[in-house]
Amino acid sequence: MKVLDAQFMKGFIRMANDGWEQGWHERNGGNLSYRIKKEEIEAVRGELKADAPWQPIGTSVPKLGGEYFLVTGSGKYFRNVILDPEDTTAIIELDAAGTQYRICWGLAGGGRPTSELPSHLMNHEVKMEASGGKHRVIYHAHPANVIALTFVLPLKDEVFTRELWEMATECPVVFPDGVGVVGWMVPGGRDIAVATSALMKKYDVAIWAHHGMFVSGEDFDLTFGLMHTVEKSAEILVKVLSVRPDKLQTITPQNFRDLAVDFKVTLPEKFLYEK
Ligand code: 2HA
Ligand code: ZN
Repeated sequence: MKVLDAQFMKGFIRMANDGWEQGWHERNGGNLSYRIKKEEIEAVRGELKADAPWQPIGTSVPKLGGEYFLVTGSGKYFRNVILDPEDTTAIIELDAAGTQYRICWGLAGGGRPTSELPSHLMNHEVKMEASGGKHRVIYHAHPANVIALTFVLPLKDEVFTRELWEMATECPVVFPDGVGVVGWMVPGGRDIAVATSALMKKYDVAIWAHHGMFVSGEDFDLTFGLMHTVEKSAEILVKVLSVRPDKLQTITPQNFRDLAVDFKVTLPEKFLYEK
């Protein structure tokens, strides 16, 4: 089968384009990666190269040794993924030690995998373990409302989680574990990857102050939906704070506890503090 005919490729392209249409990917902003299933990689094996040079990842992800990923390219625009996926994305293979990668397909006009490859792969490693292998998608975007909130809310997991939960009743059901926040750091390297993947042990969402958001999920629908839900909630919060900073009424800690019972989710009490 041709890579471009594979269902995982079609899902990846659709998600990248949906993110572009949401306005989350100015210029080359954001990146997306998918851990390809064994049977999916076997189905496209005939089109894969196995002679490209090995390159350093910039960190080590030993539990991902031998895995294949579909990733967006560094400097490529989400806007162009739907037009030319073969130039804007790549399939990469990791070596057995999980310290090097090589390009097996894509980046037709040259280039490298996403500049955030260390964060993507360290998040994949953590989430693969934490989810018993279910999580396969890591997504980084620059949604404006979440970024705006990192200038006006304390950069604390408890505050962001609680404020976002309060803005839409579905939120504690969609991200019951909450969200983590990383203070401003230089992007692209190992340090921010270590900080982000530490949060991903507990959460499916990590917010990068004054930069954007990382989310993790099982498939394209769940992962895109998670980004969308968090950003929608942030948009409501920006509107509320703009109209009147002191809410007249809201969803209370007891309301959240009642919701948790009916929707069969566990909501950590650390987010249900009295204000
Ligand atoms: O330009 O979003 O964080 C890609 C990015 C880097
Ligand atoms: Zn970014």
